[in-house]
Amino acid sequence: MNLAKNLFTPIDLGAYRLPNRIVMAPLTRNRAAAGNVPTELNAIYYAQRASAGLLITEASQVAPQGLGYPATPGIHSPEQVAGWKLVTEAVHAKGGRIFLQLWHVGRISHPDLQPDGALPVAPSAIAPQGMASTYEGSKPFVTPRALDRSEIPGIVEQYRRGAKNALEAGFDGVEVHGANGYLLDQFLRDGSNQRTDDYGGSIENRARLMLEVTEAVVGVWGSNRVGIRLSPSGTFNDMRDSNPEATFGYVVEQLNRFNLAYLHLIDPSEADARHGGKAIPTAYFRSIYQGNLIVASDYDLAKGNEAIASGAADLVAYGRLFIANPDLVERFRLNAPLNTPDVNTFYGGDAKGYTDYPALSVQSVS
Ligand code: 8OZ
Repeated sequence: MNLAKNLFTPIDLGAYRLPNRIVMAPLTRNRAAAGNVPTELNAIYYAQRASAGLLITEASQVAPQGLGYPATPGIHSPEQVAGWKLVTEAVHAKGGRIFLQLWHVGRISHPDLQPDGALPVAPSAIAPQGMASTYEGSKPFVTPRALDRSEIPGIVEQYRRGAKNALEAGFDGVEVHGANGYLLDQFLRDGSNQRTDDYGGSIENRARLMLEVTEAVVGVWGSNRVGIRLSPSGTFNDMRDSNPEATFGYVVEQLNRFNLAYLHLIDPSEADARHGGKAIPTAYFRSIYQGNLIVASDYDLAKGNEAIASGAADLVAYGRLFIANPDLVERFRLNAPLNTPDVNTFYGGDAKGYTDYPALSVQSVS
């Protein structure tokens, strides 16, 4: 008897029994309508990919202040909730399960994208290196405004409201976006957080907002329908930390107390190493975290199966491969050839490069 697990071994993930361990990674595609409202086209895109064990939506801002790119969807207005209902209904009609990713970009924004042209907010007034994406193209990041201590409960409230809206929109759960240099990650790491109050300084203080947000979201959804994504080795959006093993080791250890559906980690990458990041092997966190682990970062079929079989991870998230292959699960099952993703249509545009990647035809599966 072969007891080895692979991507096709069903798994209990929090409240759900998933038929496979192939997760669609959260992917920013910048195709929401005016008002940052999801559309029927978005519903088609997600429904095409519903055979994934779990779909995680593109990052979706919990408040207007959390917006950092053109045409990303929000989860703060009634119109957005109505738009997301199109998505959840289409995915459920195909038998899929979909979690919404809750997002606030913090300093990775620009006055052009902010209510009343205000400065973006952040833990500290430290500008990231690089360029913001605005409706008029790229513009240098500005120095953000440090949030006043009195505003922080309001940030937690924005996430709570986003979580409630996601429930109303018919999602199966939510993922807290704690990765990639956005607000919660900005609070966590000392390269972007130099606060002197109880949200800065010690690791416990820097982790406080992320853990309070997680608690608030769990209060809405229950722990078995909530996940969180972290990028411990990530340098994207000009991120750094003086002791990432200690910082992320603490957070991951604290997350054990919530008994979440999963922890979702982005593995260290060569790009991060080039940017001076310290690569922390995902195995380090595997030994700290007691629940289900999703890993992500350029896996293919063989590497994904290997990660599951070796016990390095419980599920594997695929990004680019899911962009180009709506039927990725079926292609993996058949070991069939894969379509190549077109980077020119990743961010923004219409159906081209979004819903027009072909599924396998019956003939080509001979
Ligand atoms: C690529 C472009 C814009 C946003 C992330 C939400 O990195 C993103 C993102 C990725 O998590």
